Amino acid sequence: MNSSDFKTIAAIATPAGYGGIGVIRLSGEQSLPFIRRLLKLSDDSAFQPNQATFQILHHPETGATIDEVIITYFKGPHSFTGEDVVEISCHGSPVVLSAVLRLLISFGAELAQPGDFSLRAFLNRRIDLAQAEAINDLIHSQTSYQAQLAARQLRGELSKQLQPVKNDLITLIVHFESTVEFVEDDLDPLNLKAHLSTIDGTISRLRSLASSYSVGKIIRDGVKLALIGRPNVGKSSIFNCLLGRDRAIVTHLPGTTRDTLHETLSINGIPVHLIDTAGIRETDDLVEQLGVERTRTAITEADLVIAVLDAQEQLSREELDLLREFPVNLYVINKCDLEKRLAETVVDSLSERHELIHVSALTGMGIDDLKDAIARQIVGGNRTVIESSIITNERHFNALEQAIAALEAAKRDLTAGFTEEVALANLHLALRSLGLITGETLIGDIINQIFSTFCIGK
Ligand SMILES: Nc1nc2c(ncn2[C@@H]2O[C@H](COP(=O)(O)OP(=O)(O)O)[C@@H](O)[C@H]2O)c(=O)[nH]1
Ligand SMILES: [Mg+2]
Repeated sequence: MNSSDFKTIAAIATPAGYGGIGVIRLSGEQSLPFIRRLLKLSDDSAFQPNQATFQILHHPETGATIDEVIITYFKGPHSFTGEDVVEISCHGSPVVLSAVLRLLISFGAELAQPGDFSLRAFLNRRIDLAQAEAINDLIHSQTSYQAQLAARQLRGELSKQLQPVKNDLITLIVHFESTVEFVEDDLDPLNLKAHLSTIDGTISRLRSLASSYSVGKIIRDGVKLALIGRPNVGKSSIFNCLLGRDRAIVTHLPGTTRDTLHETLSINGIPVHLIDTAGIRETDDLVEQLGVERTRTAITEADLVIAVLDAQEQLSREELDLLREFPVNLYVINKCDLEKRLAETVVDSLSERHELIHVSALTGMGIDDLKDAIARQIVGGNRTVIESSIITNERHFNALEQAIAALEAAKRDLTAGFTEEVALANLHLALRSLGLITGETLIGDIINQIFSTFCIGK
């Protein structure tokens, strides 16, 4: 499909509601002609590419003023979509915006569907598929870290990283294809060892990229963290401290939190879905019993469990055993501003197997250490993983896995003594799988490359 086959689309690009500015975006050949019908202009000379101009929109029939606006014109193909794009910055009134949009539609513009502008940018090869997805990720990012990763991907980082792997595969495919097609022509015999090592190299690069998904998934979706412990140890106080506001009710009465509370915060840029639970204890109170049941559910659903202990209280063996029933990742000793009565032997036995943090939810002491400890639990303290390229998208991960599996199969076939022809199918599959990530069809590329390595007249 050619870009001129597309109808001109229009949409309100800013969120619903009132605001200082509201933007309407148009893309397609008719962008300027449509907008001109709202202006008392006889030609397009007022519009220079990449420049903003002040204009007054008028109703085409009544001549009534609609709004004073700024119009920015991006001439195709040097625009986001690759087509002529016009952005009209109106005052951010839903009434004005929908009136302008309705007029544009009445002129023949089509109401853009979600993602239509990015789709055109992709179809017109202004961006690849991974970049298009990054735009969406950037817009929907909930932490600064997610935004940072998406912005990097938007700049084509993933595509750039995949390119050398693809090139190696293409070279190999070209070589194998020529070996298959022209066996009788005395081409260099297949150097099996070298080819196997090329395949190994690509597998290990793809593996390291795919392995980043375990962290990438966490950065994208976050982790569920449950705070558990006996009543009154200060779970809700810690919950509030981590959130930085008084969300949960805190009282001196045991059993105050009866239901589980959920809030999301960002720790080192990772979304942490925090769950405050009802204290775990035997109780006759029905509501509290139900709360304890919910606590047990929260624990099974949580990725991380933090058990809170009260520094001021002794911990009986039974209580210790009860805590040990749960898959605790981190122990927190709270109320460290008070005199410590918790036996050292208990503390020692817990810290033998788990990280243990001392805090005071009252004074805020140790809360930053707790956040660091949570971050360490989440990414295993591996900053280097975070700094290198990270796969956050399941589709990319699946495509990588598929490519790795195909390469492994190719390797097996070659090692087992099968012909290049057999291995080729899997090499093609691997390349196609990687092409899925960037959304390209590489068939044309491969054909060009194959012939470019032949002599003229061959
Ligand atoms: N001195 C002191 N008191 C605390 C601390 N954290 C919580 N508390 C008090 O302990 C009581 C129970 O706290 P709460 O957060 O409701 O405990 P929960 O039942 O585990 O959720 C309240 O009176 C809090 O003010 C702390 O670090 N130091
Ligand atoms: Mg509570």
